[in-house]
Amino acid sequence: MNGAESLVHTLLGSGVDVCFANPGTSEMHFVAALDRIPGMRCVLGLQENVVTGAADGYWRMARKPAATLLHCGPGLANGLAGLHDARRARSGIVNIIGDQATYHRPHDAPLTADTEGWARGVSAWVRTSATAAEVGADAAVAVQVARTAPGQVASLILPSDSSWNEGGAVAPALPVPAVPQADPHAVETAARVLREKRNVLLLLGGMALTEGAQRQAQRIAGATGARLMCEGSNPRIQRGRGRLPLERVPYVVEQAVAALGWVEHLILVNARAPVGFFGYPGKPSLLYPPGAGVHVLTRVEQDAEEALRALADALGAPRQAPMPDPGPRPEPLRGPLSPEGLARTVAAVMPEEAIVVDESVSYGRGFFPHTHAAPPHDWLQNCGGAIGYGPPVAVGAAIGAPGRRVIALQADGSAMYAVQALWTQARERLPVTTLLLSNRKYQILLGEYRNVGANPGRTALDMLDLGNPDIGWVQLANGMGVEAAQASTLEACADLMAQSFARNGPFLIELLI
Ligand SMILES: Cc1ncc(C[n+]2csc(CCOP(=O)(O)OP(=O)(O)O)c2C)c(N)n1
Repeated sequence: MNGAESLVHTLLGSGVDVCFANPGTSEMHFVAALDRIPGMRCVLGLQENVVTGAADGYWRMARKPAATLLHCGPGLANGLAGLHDARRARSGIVNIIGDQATYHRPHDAPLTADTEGWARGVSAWVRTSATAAEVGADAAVAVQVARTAPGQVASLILPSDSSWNEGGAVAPALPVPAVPQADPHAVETAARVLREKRNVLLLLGGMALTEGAQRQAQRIAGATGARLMCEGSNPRIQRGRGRLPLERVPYVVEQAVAALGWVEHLILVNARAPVGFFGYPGKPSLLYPPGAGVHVLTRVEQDAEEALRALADALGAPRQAPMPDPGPRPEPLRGPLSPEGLARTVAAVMPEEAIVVDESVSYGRGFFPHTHAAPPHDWLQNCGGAIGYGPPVAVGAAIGAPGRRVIALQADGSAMYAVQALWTQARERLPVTTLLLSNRKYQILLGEYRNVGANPGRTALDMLDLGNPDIGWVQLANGMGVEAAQASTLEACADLMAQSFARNGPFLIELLI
């Protein structure tokens, strides 16, 4: 058995059975092993951010890691933005990065690069397997690291001779470390704050946004009057009927400061104390009042649902608290496109258990209040701010949760960073409906430009404009095998969405907003 074969067997034995891939010469023995050994679903991405972003989306829905296959340092470097976003979303991923043969590296051939160095910035764990005999054991550790709460990026670098040499040994799956429980003192402190103090906010993030954790948080809110919110960007929120109508910390600094101005005590549940995306001249970095008490109930890797249950019990809260009634489901609307109208239309037509991949950027800032009364669904956000996360995460989410419709709310500028993901959606026949928000500009940056105190002139406006030439989204999608149509009214959008849900594959609706 060669090193590559031991790698495939070890990954499969450790429960990794999806590989998002963009291979090159140094990975050919791994490719050959995947060819010989059945069991791995291999999904080709035509740029590495498609590969890494798909692995991110897969983890968020499947809650287990996929492998990526990346070609040498430059292939990894192409996928770094996706890995950055995945790290911020705390997704577990096993990167397999091919590299020069160990004896060839000193010759400094063209693709030789600081592969380990590039991997380190986005990875919790980096290792180069120096011999074929080590590959299996290293792969088992990589999977263990990826599965360690809350989910981590592990990068295994595979010199091509470690792949092709005989002497590979399959390693058994390593145990997944138990999710750490909250410190009992943290539970006691939070209970004391909730009993004795006023104006308390429980800020929920990460795994505190599952339906089960929300039920426990609602017990606490019901018993104490504390308010509940979620972070500004969240990897996955279970939303819709039967879940909490959570509002997120606003993106705009002034709005966030106003929304949190009342807070005297902040209790963090798998969340971080909110800070602005950026610093701006004369504006605060912290979005909550600087004098507020900050208390950590659970760190990001700790068990949020159990901690919330223990806290609710400590407060003597009733076992069940009714979830708030979000009111009637919105009706489909007619007329011109607007952010509120689009949000209500999506809520009106989405199927049960849809997965919303939200990269709506400026247009979608107000989508939340209008979608609370939708059927139960999951909502995925960009947690790292590197745009172009949407189309790849939609690929991974669809593969990670088979049978569920993905609705991608996708701003046009961001889509262009990873547009190749549409081709993978077509090739894999993934049920992804993309609502392409075609405003033909970098709208958010026009606001940011004013935020730093400047008025855009011709040069600045040209750098924020996507027209001239306009991007032909229908042709672009068709050219990659994705059916597509334009809509400029809410009723046309609703009709096309309904049609797309009946199809066995992707569909793109260009919305002329
Ligand atoms: C990788 C990366 N490159 C550049 C940026 C800077 N950036 C932030 S938003 C944005 C434009 C977004 O435009 P679009 O997706 O069309 O959304 P809109 O602003 O029009 O709502 C850019 C270029 C970024 N965040 N990440």
